[in-house]
Amino acid sequence: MAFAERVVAQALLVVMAALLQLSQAAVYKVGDSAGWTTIGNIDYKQWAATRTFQVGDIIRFEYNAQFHNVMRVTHPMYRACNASAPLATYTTGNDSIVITTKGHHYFFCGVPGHCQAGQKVDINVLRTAETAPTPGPSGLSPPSAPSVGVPAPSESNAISLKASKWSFSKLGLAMGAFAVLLSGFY
Ligand SMILES: [Cu+2]
Repeated sequence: MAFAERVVAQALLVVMAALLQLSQAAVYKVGDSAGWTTIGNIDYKQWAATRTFQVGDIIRFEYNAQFHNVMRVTHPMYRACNASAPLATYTTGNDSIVITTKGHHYFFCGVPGHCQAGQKVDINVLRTAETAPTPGPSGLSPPSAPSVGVPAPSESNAISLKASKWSFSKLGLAMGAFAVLLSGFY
């Protein structure tokens, strides 16, 4: 019984985490696997254009801090690649910046020449965008204490799900796994 309860609790946690992420915030790694760099002529404009940013989202810049940095700047500074008076400067090589307001958020690398080479990105949170609606809890009735003697679902399911890095696309997977787990008890 303790084992079964643990599995259910894990599944619940997994679903809750997915729902929480869906309704609250997403993490966007700038440049995806390429990160924040001048190598490969990453089109950060295109990268940003294919995403819908919302207030609360986290923008992560990953880069080699020996060669790059991140500066938040005004629009004129952004357009001119003017690094003389940034609003904020980040230099850890793994900077997570929470977007707290709507509108444009301009970033570039302050190392001479890098902004001009295209290492700049405009994170635009549309002013008309509303936060994503939280999906209804239909089909997710809270499980009561499972009865003894019911075959327990395999633990590997729960563990592999728990270890996964969550994204929107995996929400469905979580729901499915949860349904499978529940069906084992009822
Ligand atoms: Cu740079």
